[in-house]
This record gives sequence, structure tokens and C-alpha cells, in this order.
Amino acid sequence: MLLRISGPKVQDIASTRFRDLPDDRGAWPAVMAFETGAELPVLVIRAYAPATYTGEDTLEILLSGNMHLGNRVMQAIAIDPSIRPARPGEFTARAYLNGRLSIIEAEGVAATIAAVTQRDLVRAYQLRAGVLAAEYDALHDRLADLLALVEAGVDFSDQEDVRPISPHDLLAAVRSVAKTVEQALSRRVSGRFDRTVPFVVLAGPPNAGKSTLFNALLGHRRVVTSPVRGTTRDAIIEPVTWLTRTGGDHIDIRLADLPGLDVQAGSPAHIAAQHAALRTLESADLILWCSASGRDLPPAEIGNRHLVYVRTKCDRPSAVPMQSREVAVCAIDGRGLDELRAAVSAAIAEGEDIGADDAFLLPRHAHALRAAHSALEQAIAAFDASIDADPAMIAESLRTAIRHLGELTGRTHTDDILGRIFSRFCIGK
Ligand SMILES: Nc1nc2c(ncn2[C@@H]2O[C@H](COP(=O)(O)OP(=O)(O)OP(=O)(O)O)[C@@H](O)[C@H]2O)c(=O)[nH]1
Ligand SMILES: [Mg+2]
Repeated sequence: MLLRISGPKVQDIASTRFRDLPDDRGAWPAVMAFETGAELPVLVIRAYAPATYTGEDTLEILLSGNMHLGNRVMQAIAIDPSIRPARPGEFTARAYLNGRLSIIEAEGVAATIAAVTQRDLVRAYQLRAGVLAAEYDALHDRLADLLALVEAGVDFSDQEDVRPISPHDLLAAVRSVAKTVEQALSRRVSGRFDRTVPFVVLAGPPNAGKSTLFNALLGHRRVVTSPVRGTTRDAIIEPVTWLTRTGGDHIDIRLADLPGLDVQAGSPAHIAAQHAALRTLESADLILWCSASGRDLPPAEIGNRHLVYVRTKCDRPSAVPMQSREVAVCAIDGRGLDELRAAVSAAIAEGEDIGADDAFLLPRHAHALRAAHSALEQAIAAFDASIDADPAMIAESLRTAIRHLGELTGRTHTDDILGRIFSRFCIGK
């Protein structure tokens, strides 16, 4: 078990709680002394600010993996009321606040902890290595430069030696930044790191046998099934664990059963159910597209999402021959379920992305980029209305876009954003 201590009280703790602990940076065997007179041999790793993970003085205490012992040691250390247990992600939050990590690198740390597949590790590395952060920083800088030019035009328009940017050049520059933002936004959003287990969703037309398949994959009757179209009204989500066919590894997923996708007009409840289904689909890592006939195609909203095609009710004859990409299942007699589990495991292991560009977006990044993009669109729309658009208004749109990009890269931060990012970490990270 590893206990980490960080902050200004570290040197006090080192000198009052340990015997034989050298002052030098390094790993040292030492003896921890309790108030009761009891002693405990431990290994202590000592490091000094600023060259530590948090940027503060730190001590790491290595002791045997006994929770009760760990609690005793924590109590002995926290006798001083100004010493308290860390909050989730607080080490990484301090590293960020002390300038040791950027906010996106910190998200990379969270992503590494949550990684399930090789691909997740590559993505987590992209965050930690700062590739994406550099890209967003560059966008931020381009806009800040443009804003400076526009503001110079507004503030010093009466001075001859200040030449503000021409409206045409400004429009071209804003368009070019908006295009880069669009390209970044076209990347796949991966919410995986927020959830830590892949989110797999059963989707398809009404009556395709989704709910029956959901129950079969769960191994018990969780949801109602019936021959009536539109039986399922809510997205029902359950955790599922299964063993891969090679044995050994088990795979954890969250599996969702959705209302059948049906564009036909219906009652308000039907419309609400359809909206809820599409929203759930948006956050899926993998979609199991169910069709009994083999004729139903996924709707455009699904786009190029990661799909496994499932031919349901394969005990029944079908006019459309099976295609190689389809997995045939019968949820009633269990035929094909093993193959489907294997296909899901393989799809998850292979990763979620399509295409050579492996860069991706965290939902927080997508949100900030969208907000920045809509501010830029406003500037462009103002120019479209009149090329002599009010520069003060353009400046305001640019400022809004800059603020969103600043939040994305952590150049400007709010407690709300920090809370949302670091609360997802585990304690001790
Ligand atoms: N023969 C056969 N019937 C099936 C199979 N799977 C489901 N069914 C039947 O098909 C009907 C519809 O099944 P559901 O699982 O409710 O279908 P659903 O896709 O959830 O339908 P909605 O919730 O309305 O979208 C039920 O009568 C099931 O018993 C199968 O593998 N073989
Ligand atoms: Mg159903």
C-alpha cells in the first residue's frame, strides 16, 4: 500500500513521525513511531518541491497492504488538524494548479487510469503528451492575435500609424479558424474515459427482438418483451460481465436496451421516447444494430459510428441472405450469442475509432469547441450581413470564442470546470 502526503506540512511530518529518516531526496527504510509507543518499519520516498508530481514537498510511505494498518498510519499523521485526507484527484489537481501539468495532460492521467484497451492507452498518451493541447493552444493564440488587431482598430481608429486589419482579411482569418475548429469537431467523441467501461447499445427498428436479446445477454428477464411494436419506452441500462471465449479475460460493459427507432409520428410519449433513444445512442461506444429481416439500415444520425450488425430471430426464415458482416442470433434458443459476445469483445478491443486520424475528443473538449465555433459563426454571420460589420461586435464574438478555447486548454479556469475534471479521479491520484 502506498500513502502519499503532499504540501507544506511534509517536513514536519517527516521529522516528528519517523525515526532514522535521512534528509536527502530518495527512498529510505525508516521507522514510523506511533503515540502509543508502537513502531512500524516502512519505506519512505522523500522528494522536495518543485521537482515532484504535485510541485510541493512530498512523502510516499510504502507499507504492507493492510487497510487497518493504513488507517492507523493516516490517523497518526493527521493528528495536526491542518492535515486532511486528499480529495479524489487532488494530487493531479495540485499538479495542475502548481503549473506541473496542463489541464489536458491532467485529463490524460485520468484517461490512463481508466484505459481498458491498447487504443485507450494510445489516446491517453496523446492527452498526456500534449499533442491536442498544443493544437488547441495554437487556435487560442490565432484568435487572440486577431482580437488584438480588431481592438486596435476600435481603440485607435483616430491614430494614423495604427492600421487595423481590413474587414476582408479579418473575415478570411475568422473563417479559417472556424474551419480548423470544425475539423477538430469532426473527430469522434470518446466518452469512454468518463465511464471507464464501454457503453454498448442495442438499437434497431421496433420489434427487432432487442429486448429479448438484452434479457438473453443479461441472463435473466430484466425487461418486458412482446410482439407489439413499441413495447420498450425507456433506455434501460445494466452492467454485464462475460468471459471472452479464450477464457481468462473477462469483459465488463454497460448494455442498454432502447425503444425501437421509428420516425413515424406518434403520441408525445412516443416522440419523447425517440428523443431519449437518440440521445443514448450519441454516447454509445458501440452500437449493436439489430434487424430481423436484414433490410433495416441504421439511420443517418448514427453516422459512421462503431457498429456490429446483428441479424436477430435467425430461427426464422428470411428472404435476405446473411451478409458476412452480420452476426446471426436467436435470443430464444441462445444460438449465436457466444459469437455475438466474441464480436463485441473484438470490437471493443480493436478500439472505437475509424480512420487513420486517431485523435479524438473528450466530451468536455467537444462542448468547448462547439461553443467556440458558434461564437465564430456569429462573427461570420455579422460579416455576411454587411462587410462593414461593427468591429466592437466582432471583437465580442472573438472574445467569447477565446474564452471557450481558454477553458478548454485551462488557460482560464473556473472552479466548476476543475471540480468536474478532478472529481472523476480516484483518491490518491
Ligand atoms: N422466433 C423468434 N422470436 C423472437 C426472437 N427474439 C424476439 N422474438 C419475438 O419478437 C417479438 C418482439 O421482441 P422484443 O424483444 O420485444 O422486440 P424489441 O425490438 O424490443 O421491440 P420494441 O421494444 O417494440 O422496439 C416478441 O414477440 C419476441 O418473443 C427470436 O430470436 N426468435
Ligand atoms: Mg423492446
